[in-house]
Amino acid sequence: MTVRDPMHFVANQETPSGVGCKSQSVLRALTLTILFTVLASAPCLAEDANNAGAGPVATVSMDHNTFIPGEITVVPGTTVTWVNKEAMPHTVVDLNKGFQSKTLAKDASCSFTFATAGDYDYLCSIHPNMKGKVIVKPAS
Ligand SMILES: [Cu+2]
Repeated sequence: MTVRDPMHFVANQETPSGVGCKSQSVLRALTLTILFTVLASAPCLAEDANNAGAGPVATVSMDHNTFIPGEITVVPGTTVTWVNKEAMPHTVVDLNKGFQSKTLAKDASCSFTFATAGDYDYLCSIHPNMKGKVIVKPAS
């Protein structure tokens, strides 16, 4: 069996006592990261700090290492909230650096309000094959 992504292996460990020294330290670091994330409950870091939109909202789930839906079209002013539905940690990182989340543990979320029309490609920095896209365009 091949472990394609070591992060999966570590994140799925239910019994830390069974792992070796190296894995244990990785697990400890991961646990600290998750704890910090939960305590911080961070919104997406954005160039525009005013993210408390009163406009339309949309939600993207993270589950099975996939953004669902992978592509979403919204009108300008929409606040998109990403919610991690699984134990695997994920992030949301705009390829053009417009927004970036911290590591999101299970049930953690982050939001970003899209004021400007355009295509926003993003990925999970932990799993770079995990990609998504927000298309922002005015209703016709
Ligand atoms: Cu991920």
